[in-house]
Amino acid sequence: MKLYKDISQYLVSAEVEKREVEKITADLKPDLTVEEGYLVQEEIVQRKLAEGHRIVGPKMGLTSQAKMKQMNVNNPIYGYLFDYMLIENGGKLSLSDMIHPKVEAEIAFVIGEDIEGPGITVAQVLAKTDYVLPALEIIDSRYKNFEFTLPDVVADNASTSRVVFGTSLKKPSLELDLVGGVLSINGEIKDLGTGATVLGHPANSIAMLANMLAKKEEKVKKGDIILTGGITGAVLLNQGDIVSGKFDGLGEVFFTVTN
Ligand code: 0L1
Ligand code: MG
Repeated sequence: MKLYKDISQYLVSAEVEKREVEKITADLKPDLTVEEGYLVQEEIVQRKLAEGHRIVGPKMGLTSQAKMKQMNVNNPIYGYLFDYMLIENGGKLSLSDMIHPKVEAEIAFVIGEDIEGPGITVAQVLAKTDYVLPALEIIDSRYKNFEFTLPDVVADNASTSRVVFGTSLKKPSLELDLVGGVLSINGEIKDLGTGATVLGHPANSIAMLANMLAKKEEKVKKGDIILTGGITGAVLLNQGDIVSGKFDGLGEVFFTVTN
């Protein structure tokens, strides 16, 4: 529908031109629903695919009690990570490419077999996952001051912007909920958490994703690399920051923020 296309253009322009914009529900469409937010997101995905970008995998957001409480919601959301969003481990994030980026530490899953809902369980996800790896997700809401409603943030591809994946691949285990992670900037601990922060278990995040996608007759696909959600809060980035995520048994991932 033309309105959803126009809104997707509004958000993609904000991303490309690196400027913050008013949320959709402020003026453009005050009654935007979550379902319509996903229709806008789908337009963004199609636009990026048409431009030649490739999907790395879906990503889950609002997976912690803290973020759900802040947004006053009971369910997580998803968005899509594209190839142009990848930064190599130890690489640089240029602030001039961003609006107001924040970072959060996450556990990512490399999917070995298609996972088709509904009714997917943690055990099924673990059986169909090839590897898990540490990650730092950089979120960069296109909205002024990171202020939005649930439909707004869904439309904005769940604030997805960049990601740094670690280079050590580990087999998934049922104990991933007990894995601790520490997010540090310039050697100072900014936040920490465990896998259980993510919907009780990071594999549960993938199970919920598969079950949400099933409602649209879609599935989690073999080869997808999926961010399961923050095990820490999101921390604002500044020029010169050296950002590190260290995870029990999964290794370390880091990057530097340049101008
Ligand atoms: O990855 C995330 O949890 C982001 C979800 C969107 C909300 C936000 O921008 O904090
Ligand atoms: Mg995230």
